[in-house]
Amino acid sequence: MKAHDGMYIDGAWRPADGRETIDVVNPADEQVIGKVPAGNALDVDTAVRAARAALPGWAATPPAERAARLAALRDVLVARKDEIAETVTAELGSPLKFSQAVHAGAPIAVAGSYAELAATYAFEEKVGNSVVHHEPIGVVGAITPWNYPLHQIVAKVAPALAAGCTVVLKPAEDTPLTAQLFAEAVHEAGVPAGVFNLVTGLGPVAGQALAEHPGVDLVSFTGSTAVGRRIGALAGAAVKKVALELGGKSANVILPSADLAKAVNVGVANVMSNSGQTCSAWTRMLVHRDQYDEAVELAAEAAAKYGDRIGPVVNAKQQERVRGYIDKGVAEGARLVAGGPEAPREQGYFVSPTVFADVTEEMTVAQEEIFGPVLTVLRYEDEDDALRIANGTVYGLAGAVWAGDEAEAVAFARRMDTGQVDINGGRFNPLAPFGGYKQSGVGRELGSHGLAEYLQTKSLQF
Ligand code: TXE
Repeated sequence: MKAHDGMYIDGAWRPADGRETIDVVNPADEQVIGKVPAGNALDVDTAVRAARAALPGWAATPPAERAARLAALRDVLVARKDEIAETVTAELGSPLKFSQAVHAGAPIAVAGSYAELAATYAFEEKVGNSVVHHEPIGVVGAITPWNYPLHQIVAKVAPALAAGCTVVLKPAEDTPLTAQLFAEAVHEAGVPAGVFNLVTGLGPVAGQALAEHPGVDLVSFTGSTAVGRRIGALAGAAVKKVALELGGKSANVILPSADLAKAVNVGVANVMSNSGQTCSAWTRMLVHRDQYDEAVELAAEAAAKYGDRIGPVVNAKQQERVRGYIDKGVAEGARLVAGGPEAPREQGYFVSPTVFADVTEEMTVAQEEIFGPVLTVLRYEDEDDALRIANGTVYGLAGAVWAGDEAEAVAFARRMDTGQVDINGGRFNPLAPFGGYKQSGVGRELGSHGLAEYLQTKSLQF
């Protein structure tokens, strides 16, 4: 794998001030596939200065020209799709087909949607005797996780650039090669120097320096709740805007009128895909007590079929963490019907697709985000009970409802405390807002709502 030994700052690859490096490891075979520099506070400062210097020019660039750069970026992502998929597979471990379809495919859709939105968004609107200008908020510090290495980056950088903001990105230390490839793509797309800058490095060093930097006007973070709280506190103290996309523990509610086999099979696939490392994954399947045994059997069968089809989890720490949760589930009395804590292979950070039955809502595996291929199946008595369980966690990121007819599913979805609900399966829509209720986060990504996060308003009164 090709790795740059510098930072992409002000339109060029420059040597890092930080002397340390980060090894990039392929989680499928534990081999080191590259090294990237671990940036320090000085590297972050250099990048923020470049972004500040580029801000007036980019903010004043007509939206149509910003749109043209985003369209060019989309085209580069299309042209380099195979390379992107191979890079994600090498550093995240996901099967190549999945990397092509999702890890490379979704960012293309998102970049394309922002090329259109930049051109069509109403950056000025008339309200009575006023004209409201929607202006870029300024320099954005973007801190992204490893689970969807490119999507997480594009979901922040594309709307920020569409809005007229400039960006410093600190990607996850596990997946920096995809981030470097993205920087190359931005360069190729002709985005002016300083508008996008990349600093690779460790969270507590480079990430922290970016979150604390007074030259950053908005921090957009996706990752763990613990770090999100910290970044929220820093932003509060500095009175600056923050966007947080944190974890989830989403409910997949199967109402008695639904096609049970379909709902269970799609539900299992949803949790196992990307080895369970999806913040919106439907990790709690809620089934009526009369259908419970059948659903558990179907889920166990479906999970067993996944055996070799899922990749590893991202690193040894996550593997330990996920296996720790499986042990805890067993200790708290849940019944394993597929998988278990034993590593299925000697090499690589693999976890068996795991299904727990007889899970009750207060169990740790039903409350905390596991971030691995682990499904819990819970029993409900009636619709009100299902709703109480569905809403009974600190999270509210996503969810699903299955019913015989859509209206019944929609009626249930209205009562769910969550930011997104898939009705009878659902389909990814890059224009629909994505983000959390409750402790799943603050703010929205994607579509025009995602663009609005990077804007501030000025009213001119006449
Ligand atoms: O996340 P971290 P980790 C959840 C998931 C997972 C757990 C731990 O449950 O098991 O978090 O994952 C940067 N200041 N999610 O440890 O540490 C870090 O470098 C500033 C859910 O990998 O939060 C990386 O770029 N930045 C999730 C990013 O934060 C800091 C996706 C995320 O890493 C920092 C990932 C600091 N002090 C994990 N410390 C989702 N919502 O999709 C770390 N970082």
